[in-house]
Amino acid sequence: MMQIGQDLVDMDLDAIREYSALHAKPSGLVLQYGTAGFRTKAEHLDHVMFRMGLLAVLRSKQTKSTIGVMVTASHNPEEDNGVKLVDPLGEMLAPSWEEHATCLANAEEHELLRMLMDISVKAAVNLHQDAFVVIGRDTRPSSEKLSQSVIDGVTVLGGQFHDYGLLTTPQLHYMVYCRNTSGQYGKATIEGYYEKLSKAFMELTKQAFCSGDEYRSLKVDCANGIGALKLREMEHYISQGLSVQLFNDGTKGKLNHLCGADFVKSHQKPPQGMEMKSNERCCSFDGDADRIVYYYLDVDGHFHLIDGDKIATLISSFLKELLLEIGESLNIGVVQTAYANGSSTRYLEEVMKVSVYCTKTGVKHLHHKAQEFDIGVYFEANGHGTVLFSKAAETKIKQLAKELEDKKREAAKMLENVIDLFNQAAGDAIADMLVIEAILILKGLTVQQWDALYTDLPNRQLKVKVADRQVISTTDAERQVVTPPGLQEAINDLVKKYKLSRAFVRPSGTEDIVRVYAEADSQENADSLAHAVSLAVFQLAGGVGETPQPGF
Ligand code: NG1
Ligand code: ZN
Repeated sequence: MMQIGQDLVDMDLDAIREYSALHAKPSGLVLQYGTAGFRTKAEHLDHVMFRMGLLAVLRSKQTKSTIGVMVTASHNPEEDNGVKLVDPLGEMLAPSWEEHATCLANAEEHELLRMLMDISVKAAVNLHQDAFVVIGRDTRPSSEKLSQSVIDGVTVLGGQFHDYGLLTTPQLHYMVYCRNTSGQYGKATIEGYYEKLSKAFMELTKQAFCSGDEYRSLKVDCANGIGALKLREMEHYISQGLSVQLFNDGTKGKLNHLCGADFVKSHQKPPQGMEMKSNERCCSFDGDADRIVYYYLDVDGHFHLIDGDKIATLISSFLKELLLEIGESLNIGVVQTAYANGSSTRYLEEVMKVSVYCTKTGVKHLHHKAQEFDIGVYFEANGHGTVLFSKAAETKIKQLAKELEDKKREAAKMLENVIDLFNQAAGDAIADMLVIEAILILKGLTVQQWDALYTDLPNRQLKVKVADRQVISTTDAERQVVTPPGLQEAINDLVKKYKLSRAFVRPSGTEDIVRVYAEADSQENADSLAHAVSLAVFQLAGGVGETPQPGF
């Protein structure tokens, strides 16, 4: 205790106090390190950024590794912002440090030094260790200034840093991973990222039989975000295999406004600003390019959404075929959340015969579960996901790619390229896009054929405002409500009134609302069930403002 106290004294307490005052916390403001870090209106975040700079230094000292700090609020409105820390292997911050982050962000000015000391003691941080932090940010107008505040926090605690400037979230994860594996995984530069992914993509697709133009061109809605800048930079690396046409590239529209993966998924309609002809393959990224959904218009002009569930299905069936070809029985598990469409779960289990698991919302939960398999495929329905290969599976596949012959060897090499495309990041829209495009080319599948694997049950997602969303607690991977009393019974009674129906509610981890999800045999019924459940939430969980109205 004394020793740590002494170390803090060495750290120039006056400077910390002085800098902190320049990034003062509005008193009384309380924020949580949620499923995606801190997220709120940009004007409330300056002190949080400074303090996350401080925390990143402590985490870096403790792990003796490079730590990442990403400034973004992903799919949320342009006025919002957020910050999250990236752990040494490109993973999400460890849970005990999420708690430290919350404590540090909420400490009043006069408590800050004490809190830094507490965290250092609790986490046994050696304050004499060097610290290195890498920083990335999205294209929000507020991001540049906020990332400067992160840098202030890093430098005042004596940490060194590299500011990558504009990056997608998965690119920052990549940089962190590369730096902590001494470049073995790839070069920790933006060119290194493009080279690594494009090489794997070009190798994967070079065997492709179908080379018609319809397979080689893709329209991409970039949500007016960072994805546009980065895809444009990457374009020429992949142009021999795929030509991308960018929309909502940020030159006109507002970030995530009426466009982007979240808009398309939740409104179940095309983004604005995209010219779609029937049967053309289109996709949308979200604001920091870690989510992707596909879609197309059929000849009657009907919109078809291909969400994360169908992406997981396409990828896992491809992987299963390759494993069959090489004759290895590595186990594949698919991990979903309660938002997965009921049809997808049925198809995966009954037709594809793969094991499917359900976890709580938030990629960290899916990621954790996926680590239990040789090959863990995980996607949230909203299009955030990836494939994890265990170290043992990776070694085995790489060995087989050398030993096997002919077709078997080709299959093993393809798996090797898939491993290279899915970097360690918890979901990367660019990597997902390249894998999906490669599979479609290799299998000669049109977007309609992919869509026709199974038919989604009509569904609806709604939000309800309540005074305190924490009054709702859940169990069974969020599919059942525990409190407030009576709510689950009410939902059960409503669900019984419809065919092929299912509904659940949970407090959002990123917004101050309760989310309602319902599916049923028709869109009308899904809408009606979602509305009825919203009313039950409003009445039994302390709804505020206007009573939920039917219609959207
Ligand atoms: P919340 O707000 O907890 O529902 C949303 C998404 C998550 C995840 C996080 C992080 C839905 C229903 N929820 O979480 O899947 O992506 O944001 O960005 O899509
Ligand atoms: Zn995102």
